[in-house]
Amino acid sequence: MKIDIVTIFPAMFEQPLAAGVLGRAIERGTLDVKVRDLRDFTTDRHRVVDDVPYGGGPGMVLKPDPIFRALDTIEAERGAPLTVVMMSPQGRRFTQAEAQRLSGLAHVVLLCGRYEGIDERVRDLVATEELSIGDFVVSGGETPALLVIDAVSRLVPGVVGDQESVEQDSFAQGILDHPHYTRPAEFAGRRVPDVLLSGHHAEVRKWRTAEALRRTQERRPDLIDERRRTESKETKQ
Ligand code: 9D3
Repeated sequence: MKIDIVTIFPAMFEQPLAAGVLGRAIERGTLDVKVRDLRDFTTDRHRVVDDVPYGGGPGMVLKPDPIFRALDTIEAERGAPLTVVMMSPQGRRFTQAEAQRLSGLAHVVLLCGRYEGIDERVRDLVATEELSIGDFVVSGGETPALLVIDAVSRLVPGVVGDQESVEQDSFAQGILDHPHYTRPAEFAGRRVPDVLLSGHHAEVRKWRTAEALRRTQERRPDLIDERRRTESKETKQ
């Protein structure tokens, strides 16, 4: 999978993309990620990427022309990208289902906004979709883009070594994880549940499922409702 990121803060991507499973996947070439510095696509001496908003008001807006030039360069190097995602607080909410969908694409471009936002002509003319990571304010699209890349990449075959853990995640999608324990069997007066020490694999599985459901009901009853909705949709088909 090819991913291009357009940003005014390319340094924000260096360490996150070098670490862990993502770093290894990029090294191996399973993922081909290129970070593009928006300032490299300016034509003026001061490499200006922003300007004042028409109509007045506080803050600055990212100018359209450097973004258009960045996309022209990406297209020339990689071929026309079919998916250009604008990271924005106005976007549709990014979910595991969205991650699944994006992981099936060969090439995705992520545009990271800063300041008050991006000129609307970018949304109109080049963005094919707009994604938000949730209902809270962060300073720009960079951390949201990293999060999208992380969630999407782990679903690309060969990125995560242990395919079983990815499949468990997607199987368990919509339900919280069960508790985990490691040695010692007693710590600070708290014992590991006996069933986990018993060696009865069927009993362990039953306990984990029951604990996962109990925790989900207690902490995220909305997920149980959502599961019921999607289950009834499946049986209707
Ligand atoms: C302080 C500016 N705000 C005035 C009403 C609007 C605003 C503009 C730009 C708020 C945040 C941002 C920067 N955020 C993003 O670009 C962003 C984001 C987010 O803030 N939350 C969740 N997902 C995303 S994706 C991109």
